[in-house]
Amino acid sequence: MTSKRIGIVVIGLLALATSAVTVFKRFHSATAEPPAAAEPLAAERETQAVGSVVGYEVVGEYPHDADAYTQGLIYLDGFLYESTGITGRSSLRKVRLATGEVVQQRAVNPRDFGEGLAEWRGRLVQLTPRRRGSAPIWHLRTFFEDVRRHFGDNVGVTYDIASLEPQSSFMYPGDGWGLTHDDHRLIMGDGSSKLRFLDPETFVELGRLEVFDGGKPVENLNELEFVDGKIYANVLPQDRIAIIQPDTGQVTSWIDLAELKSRMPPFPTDPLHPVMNGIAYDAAGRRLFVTGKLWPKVFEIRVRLQ
Ligand SMILES: [Ca+2]
Repeated sequence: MTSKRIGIVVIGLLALATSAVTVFKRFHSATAEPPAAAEPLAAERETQAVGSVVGYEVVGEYPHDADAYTQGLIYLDGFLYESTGITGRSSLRKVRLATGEVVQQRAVNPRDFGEGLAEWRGRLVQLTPRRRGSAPIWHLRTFFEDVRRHFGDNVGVTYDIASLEPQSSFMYPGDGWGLTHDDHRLIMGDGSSKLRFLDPETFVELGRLEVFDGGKPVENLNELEFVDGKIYANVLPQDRIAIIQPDTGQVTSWIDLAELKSRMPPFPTDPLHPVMNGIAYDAAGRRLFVTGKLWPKVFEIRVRLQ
């Protein structure tokens, strides 16, 4: 065997060892008991209560960049702040609501995938997991970082909200999808039925909440928004928003928004698959905005809660 082949075998064995360690760590993390205080009570889960479907009306339509693969959306002072995904074209952007004009934009690390977005005391917090490692094995540092990020901890970035300048980064175990906050915690999803509560300053996990309806877990929780004491969640790939009681995880209501598609041109056949994802709340004006990945419109809706 040539020395070059021996080198490749050694590198391959190192890669396998790294993968095994990270898989073990992730398995161990996934099977570890979450903090007991955040678990919903079993008695409540056994009620089998089913969230009712509530009505809504469309009260406004605004333009939206149909190339924006929306993964995070919030509203502040006349602007939407948006996190868009897809490895190599992810971004953080400030968008004028009325016109859809992108007034500021910052590219995400081209190896990362823009996901959930929240604002906390003048900073934007964006989840930027790595979904697809493509570094060749001879680019050792990047290759091993891809492996570690794919199987282990992921990264988020904080930005100054005025300049969109990155300020710091933070780590979290596993994947990161939606992000929002209540009065004192960040609330983060990872595509499962579980939401995590994080300290917004240290990003330390404070607890978890399982979301369920009819006694069954609701999986694929996606973009999030905290609205008047409830957690609103897109559920991939549905056209419905779950309204979640934050202390129990029970889905109290569903908003079925399938009709919104009839208000837009037919979607092109696209492997990226346009789908509803994006909820933003103007708390001062009590306005609720929704959009989707690659949707050409943002809709303002008024929900008729019972
Ligand atoms: Ca949101």
